[in-house]
Amino acid sequence: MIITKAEVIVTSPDRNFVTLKLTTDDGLTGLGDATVNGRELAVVSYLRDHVVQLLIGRDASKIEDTWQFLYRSAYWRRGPITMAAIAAVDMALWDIKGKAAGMPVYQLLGGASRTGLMAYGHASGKELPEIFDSVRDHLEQGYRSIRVQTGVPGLKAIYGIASNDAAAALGTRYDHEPAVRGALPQEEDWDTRSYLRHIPTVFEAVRNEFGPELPLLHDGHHRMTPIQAAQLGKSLEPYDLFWLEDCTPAENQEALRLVRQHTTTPLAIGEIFNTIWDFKDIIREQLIDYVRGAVTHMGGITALKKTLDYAAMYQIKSGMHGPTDISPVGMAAAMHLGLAIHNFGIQEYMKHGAKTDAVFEQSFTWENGLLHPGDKPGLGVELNQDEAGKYPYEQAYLPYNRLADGTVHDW
Ligand code: EZ4
Ligand code: CO
Repeated sequence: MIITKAEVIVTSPDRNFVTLKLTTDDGLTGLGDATVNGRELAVVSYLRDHVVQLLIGRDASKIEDTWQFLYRSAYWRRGPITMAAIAAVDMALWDIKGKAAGMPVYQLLGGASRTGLMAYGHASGKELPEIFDSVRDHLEQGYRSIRVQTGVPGLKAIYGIASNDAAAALGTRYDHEPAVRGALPQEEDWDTRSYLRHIPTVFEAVRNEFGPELPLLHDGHHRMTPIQAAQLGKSLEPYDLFWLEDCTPAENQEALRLVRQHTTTPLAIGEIFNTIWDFKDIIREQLIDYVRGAVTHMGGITALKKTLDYAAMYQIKSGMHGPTDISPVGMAAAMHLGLAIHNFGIQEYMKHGAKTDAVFEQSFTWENGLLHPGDKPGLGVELNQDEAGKYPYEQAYLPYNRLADGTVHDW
């Protein structure tokens, strides 16, 4: 199992994806996702210019050793670009090992701990009738847990709302793809006081409409100060959220102590974290309830599994990031890991578009609100390179926020 070929493939079916494809001398191939939304080509360069040549001639069976070699020999550790590149290699090696063993990756990780993965989808709307329709639509699609994002009176465009005017003008559904194609990022507006006043009224209405059973989630998307986050957690307590996500920017991990002192609303954090070190203190101090790290951004299956095993000691569960900017390869890796670990919590799942599904041939199933990665050897995803070749890279950026006085704010 010697690696003889390492290709970095960029394709933009519904959005940009970066995929690493490794081939061994005995003809096995493995895929890894290295997509970092809005900064894709930086990872392409990291892989093509600095990593690919290190892989040729290596033994593909050595997953842990390759991980440690890429992490330690770089000297400059951590960071989203480095860790996405390492993640892609790691995923591709697990894919190859599964194919060599004739087993799906979840079997190599210890076997299934459950029949399937509870997944949540993204409902949103500017106003209540639209939000209710979106929740109903998600229930019809089979989702049994739902994230709710709402417009805020006075704000034109905010994160997570499908009917965002700027995206609609470009013919894109914003909840499916917040990154907008073009030379410059879109500007959105933000006002925390309006948001904090409005949001409990929306959750009260959604609870009244859909009853007490439905698990509801909400994403604060890093926009609050610690005391504002504490206020929000407290004001949402009557509506029994499954979690409140990214309530603060969380680079300042101590901020979460303050939030925790004030609210029993469960907290989920970490979609932009990239190593176990970003989670270490907040896990040990039990400041969060769910680890949001993605396989793609946390250095692969090897590294995220260690983080989740550590979290398990504190009854903290997984809540892996799963928006459309995680490629089908990254989603498959998340599903295999989620199926195998004991402390699985929930999986974020947004459906990819038809073009993406044609580029990435997948074998996962979605039945009765549960995801399953399927039983093909490896990760269960193959790249159709003819389809991929139809969609060259297109510049795209995530939006950013400004306050009414022009100050840049967390998006
Ligand atoms: O904004 O993946 O919980 N999900 C999210 C995502 C992120 C995008 C950024 O690329 O916060 O929608
Ligand atoms: Co999020």
